[in-house]
Amino acid sequence: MKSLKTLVIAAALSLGAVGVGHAQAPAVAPAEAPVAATAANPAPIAADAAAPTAAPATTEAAVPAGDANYVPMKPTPGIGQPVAKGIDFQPQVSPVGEQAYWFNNVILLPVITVITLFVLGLLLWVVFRYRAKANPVPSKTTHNTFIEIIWTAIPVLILAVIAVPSIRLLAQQYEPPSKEALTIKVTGYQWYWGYAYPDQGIGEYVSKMLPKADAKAAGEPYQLAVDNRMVVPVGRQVKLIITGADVIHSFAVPAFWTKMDAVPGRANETTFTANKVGVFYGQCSELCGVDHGYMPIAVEVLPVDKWEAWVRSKGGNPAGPVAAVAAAAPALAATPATTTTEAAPAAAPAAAPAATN
Ligand SMILES: [Cu+2]
Repeated sequence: MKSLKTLVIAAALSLGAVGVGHAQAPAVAPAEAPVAATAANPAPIAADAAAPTAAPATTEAAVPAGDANYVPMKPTPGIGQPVAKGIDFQPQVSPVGEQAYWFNNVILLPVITVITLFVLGLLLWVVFRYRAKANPVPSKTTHNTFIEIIWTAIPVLILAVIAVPSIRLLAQQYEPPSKEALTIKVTGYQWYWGYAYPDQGIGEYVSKMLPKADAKAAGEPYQLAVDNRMVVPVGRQVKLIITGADVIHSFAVPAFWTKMDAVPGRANETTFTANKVGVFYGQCSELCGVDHGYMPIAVEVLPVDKWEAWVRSKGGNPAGPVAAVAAAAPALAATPATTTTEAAPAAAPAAAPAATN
C-alpha cells in the first residue's frame, strides 16, 4: 500500500515537473525543454573559446546567470572521487554507505580470506601428502559421515551469520523515505542528467560534463566535473525519483552507496543522506550509448543555510510549498492533451501533501 502511495506521488511529481516546464517555456514542447535550456546557456563552451587564457574567468562564466551568489565548491582530493591505484571503496559519507563499508571490511573480507586460505592449504596438503610417489596405495574410502556433517554444517552456519547484516543492509537501502526528505527528480538523457526540485519550485535544469580545459580551470577531475551540480543540504534525507527520457541510464554515486536505474516510463525511487559537506562524483552506470562515459554526476553537499541560498539563487523557495507546483496540478487536469487524464485528478490531491513537506 505504501509503495502504491509512493508511486502515485512519484507520478504526480513527474507530471508536476512537466507542468513547470510548460509554464517556463510555453512555446517549446516539454520534451524539448531541457535541450532548449542548454542552448540558452552555452556559457562554458563559448567562454572557453573566447578567452582561452583567462582561466578563472572561464570558471565564473560557467556559472549560470541565476547563480550569481553561488560559487561551486572545490572538491577534496581523495573524497567523493576515485583515486589512482585505489582498490578500496570510496570513503562513505552516508549511514547506509558506512554500514555497507563495515559489512564488507569487518565481515565479508575476513570470511573470504580465511576460507580462501583454508581451501588453498587443504589443496596443497592433498597435492603433497597424497601424491603417487609418497602414497603408492590409495585409500578406498568413499564416505565419512562425520566429515560430511561438518562440511555441510559449517558453511550453513557461515551463511547464516552473513545473512543477518546482509539482509539488514538490503532492507535499509529500500526503506521508505521520511516525510522531511528533500525530493529531487532525476532524469537521464542521452547524454546528460536533468535535475528538478518540485517542492522548492526549481524546474528542471540540465547537468553536462565540463570540457577538459574548464574542468582543469575549476580544479575538478575531468570527466567527473559538470556545469550544473545537484546541490543538497547536509544531514537531510534526499529522496530521488529517477527516470530515463530515452534509454535506460543508471544514477550512481559511490560515496553515498547509491545506485538506481533510470528507466523510461518508470519512476524509480531511492534515498540517501549525506552526512558530510563536500563534492561527490558519480557516473552513469548503465551502458546507454556512444557517450555513456561522458555523462558524469556531481553532487554538492552544503550546510543548510548555504543550500537555502543556492535554492533562492535558482529562483526557488527552500521552505517548500511553492505556488508553481500547486498551480501545475489543476492546469494539467484541465489540459485536454494530457494522455493520462485518469491519473491527473487522482494525482492532484496526492501532490498537495507532498508539496507541504
Ligand atoms: Cu547513461
